[in-house]
Amino acid sequence: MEIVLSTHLPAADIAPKTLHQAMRYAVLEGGKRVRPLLAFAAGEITQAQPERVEIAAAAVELIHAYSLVHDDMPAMDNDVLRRGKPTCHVEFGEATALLVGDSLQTLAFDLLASHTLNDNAQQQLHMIKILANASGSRGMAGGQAIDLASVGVAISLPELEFMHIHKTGALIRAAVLLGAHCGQLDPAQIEKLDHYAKCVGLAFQVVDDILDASAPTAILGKTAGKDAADNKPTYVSLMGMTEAKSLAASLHQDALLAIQGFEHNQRLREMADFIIQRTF
Ligand code: GRG
Repeated sequence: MEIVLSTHLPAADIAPKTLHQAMRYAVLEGGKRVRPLLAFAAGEITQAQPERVEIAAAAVELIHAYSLVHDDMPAMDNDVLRRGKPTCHVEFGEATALLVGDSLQTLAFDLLASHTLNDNAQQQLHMIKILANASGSRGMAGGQAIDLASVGVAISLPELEFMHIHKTGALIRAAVLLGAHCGQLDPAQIEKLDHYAKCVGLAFQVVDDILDASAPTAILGKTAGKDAADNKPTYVSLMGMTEAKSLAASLHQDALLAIQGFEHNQRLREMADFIIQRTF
């Protein structure tokens, strides 16, 4: 995946050099690559060609990287560390960080439009729409808007869930769907994959809240305990640690149930396990 991302990012010695260096800085050398791994795992279900899935996976990861760059900026979360190194705006300045996010986002759609991902052109257009919807105001950006508006506000559990389904879940869902759409689709399969994706997407966030609440010091560049310190509602603050852990476990079970009838589902099962058991 690193080679794919590196190949499709603009070279650092091509003008505008600082912007291109900053784009590479924001994407390469770091990150768990959960979304690309999910795309590959879903592609195995539909027997997709790996060279096609890797483009879809890269596009999703570029959107993810852009979201982190903008999320870290002073107007949003104001973080100074990301993936164990200074955040993009700390390293390159705020104006460049804004442009990095903009450029990564457009590069993602350029990739989807420039490569054959499916022999059915209609299906490929639908993939572009999946990523657009997942990223925009009805997906991740919308979830982020709700998140920003909820700081210091008492929100209910359904409201918290609504926010995370959009902010984190939408892109995770897009990763699974895009990976699957690179292959031969069966609508019943897609429905089950979609359910799997919704469960792991939400579980990812519940586990993130559990890790954030459990770790007293900075881990791997993420400022642990920051959400609580920022007075942001989390699953742990709303439900308590024990309930949050059982919610994560039940989402894990639901995810596994959704894909249990599929052949070639081992990687999707492993990803669900990783998302629940991860410690970083
Ligand atoms: C700025 C439009 C816009 C959106 C930002 C996803 C997001 C929306 C912000 C991230 C805020 C955050 C830290 C949320 C917690 C869950 C999460 C998405 C963590 C980061 O994803 P990982 O753990 O990161 O997959 P790596 O570095 O491993 O890629």
